[in-house]
Amino acid sequence: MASLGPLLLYHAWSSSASRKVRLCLAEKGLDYEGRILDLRRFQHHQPWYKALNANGIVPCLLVGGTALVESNLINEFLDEAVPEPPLMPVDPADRHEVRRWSKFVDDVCLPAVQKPNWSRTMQPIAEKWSDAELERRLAAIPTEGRRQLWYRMARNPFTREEIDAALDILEDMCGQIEDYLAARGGPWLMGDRLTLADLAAAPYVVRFEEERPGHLQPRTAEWWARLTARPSWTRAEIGGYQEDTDRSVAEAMADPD
Ligand SMILES: N[C@@H](CCC(=O)N[C@@H](CS)C(=O)NCC(=O)O)C(=O)O
Repeated sequence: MASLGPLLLYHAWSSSASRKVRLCLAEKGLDYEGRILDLRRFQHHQPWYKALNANGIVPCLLVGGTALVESNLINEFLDEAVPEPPLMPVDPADRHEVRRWSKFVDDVCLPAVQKPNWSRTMQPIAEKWSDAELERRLAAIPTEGRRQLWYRMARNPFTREEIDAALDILEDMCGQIEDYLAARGGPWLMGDRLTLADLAAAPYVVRFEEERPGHLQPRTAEWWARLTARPSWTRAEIGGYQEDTDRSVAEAMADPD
C-alpha cells in the first residue's frame, strides 16, 4: 500500500461529510489521528481552523502539512494516492457517473439532511442568542450560505413542512439507488465493485433510515445490509445521530475553545 505519512482528520462524529471520509479511510485501511470539533461550540469558526478550511466546515484532512477540504475531493485524493482497493471505476463514463453521484449528494442531499439535523442540534442553541450574540456569531462565519442557515436557526426555524419535504428528497435519493441497483445489477451502485458513489450516499441513507425507518425498497435494503456489514462500517464508527452528536460534544470538551 502507498504511504501517505501521518494523517490528521478534523471531523465531527455525526457529520455526514465527515462520515463519508471516515468510510473511505476505513476502506483504504488507513490509520489516522482524529480531532473532533464541537460544531455546537463553533470550534469550526475559530481563526486557526478557518486557516485550514476557509469555509469553516468539517471535515478537513491534513496530509503532511497540506490541508485537504471537501469530502468528495478528499475521497478522490485518497483513491488516487492509495490505489488499493480501487474505489473509482476504470471506464471514463462510469467515473463521470460516480462524480455525478457525489455532486448530487453534496448539492441536493446535504441541504436536505441539514433540515432535520440542524433543527435537532443547532436550533436549540441558536434560538437563545440575543441579537448581539447572533451578530457576533454570524460575523465569524465565512460563507453567506452558512450565515443564512445559522440565522434561520436563530430566528426563523425550519417548519415541519420543510423538514418533511427534505425527507422526501432523501426518499427520492433512495429511489435512485434502487433504480441504479436494478439497472446495473448490483451488488453496488455502479455494478460489481464498491465505489465512492456508495460511500457518498451512505451517510444520507443512514439518516433517512433513522428518520423514516423501514422505507427502503428491497434492492436498497439488501445493498444497505451489505454495506453496513463491511468491516469499514464498524471502523468508521457511524452511530445514531444523537449519540454521535453527544459523543462529539463530550470528546471536544477536553479541548479549550
Ligand atoms: N461540501 C462540504 C460540506 C461540509 C459540511 O457541510 N459540513 C458540515 C457538517 S456535515 C458542517 O461543518 N457544518 C457546520 C456549519 O456549517 O456550521 C463537504 O463535503 O466537505
